[in-house]
Amino acid sequence: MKGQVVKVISDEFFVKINDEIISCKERGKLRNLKTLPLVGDFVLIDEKKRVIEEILPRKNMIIRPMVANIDQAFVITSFKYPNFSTNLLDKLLVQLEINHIKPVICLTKRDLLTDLEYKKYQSIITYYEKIGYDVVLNTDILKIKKLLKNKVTVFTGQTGAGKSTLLNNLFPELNLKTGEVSLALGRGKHTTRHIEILDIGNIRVLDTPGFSALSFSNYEKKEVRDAFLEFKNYPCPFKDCMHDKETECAVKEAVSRKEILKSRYENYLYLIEDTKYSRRR
Ligand SMILES: Nc1nc2c(ncn2[C@@H]2O[C@H](COP(=O)(O)OP(=O)(O)OP(=O)(O)O)[C@@H](O)[C@H]2O)c(=O)[nH]1
Ligand SMILES: [Mg+2]
Ligand SMILES: [Zn+2]
Repeated sequence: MKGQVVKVISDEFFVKINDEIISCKERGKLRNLKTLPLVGDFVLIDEKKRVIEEILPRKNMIIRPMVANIDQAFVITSFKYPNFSTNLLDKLLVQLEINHIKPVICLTKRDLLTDLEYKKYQSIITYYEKIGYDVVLNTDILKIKKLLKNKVTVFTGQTGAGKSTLLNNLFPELNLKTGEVSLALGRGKHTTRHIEILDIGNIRVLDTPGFSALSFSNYEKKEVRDAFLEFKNYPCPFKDCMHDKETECAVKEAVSRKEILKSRYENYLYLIEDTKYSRRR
């Protein structure tokens, strides 16, 4: 029987078949496989033995959070508690771009900013919109519902950013547990403990446990470069320019003209220098 993994708790896999959820222990043949089933995976199961027999080919997967077969990701980013960081935002966007998953930037806790403080973020928000991203506030409920319609959407972001709170505001029937933010640490307390696919009519969302620090697997430097979408608007004299040490570089010129956001470029340099990213061919 074919089904989809909708939740994993330690070694128990919850597989949805039609409208029924069957709990499976992944054993059997899969034991010898390196890949474990992920939430979102389509699998073949032996209903009697309650064992997953096969993972069907994935459309895509990401590692933070570990999920498969998704259409888009809401990158939940708070202005405060935890504090806004373009570095983290760009890291998440890069990961999603590399895996061909459409990001939507969703900003939370606008109410904790004064109008003056919010104004300072306006140019950053406009910039991300200009380079092609949808940017929404977590209070834009109708807009968000429209974006979620007929899609499988993973909610990702730091612990305490407000993923579960937003899901509850969108769909009160979910009644998800939400947590305090530790004022001392300025971050959340890892309230959501497991990844789960939640179905609300034609909308499928995945609530996930937030992270406090973010590391990635290896990416090629060129993959990272190409994930900075706006760089493509600036053709450089060197066809394969890394926009780094090269003397003539249209991207660097655009940064100095303030056409490319300085933080984007700095985060880019940071990411390609990061050893985790610098796997060489
Ligand atoms: N002021 C304010 N507080 C918010 C907002 N959104 C969420 N919060 C608060 O932030 C805290 C953390 O929210 P959660 O929804 O639990 O955060 P989470 O992203 O699900 O966190 P994890 O499950 O740990 O990953 C809660 O106390 C929420 O009430 C917002 O827009 N404004
Ligand atoms: Mg949560
Ligand atoms: Zn260049």
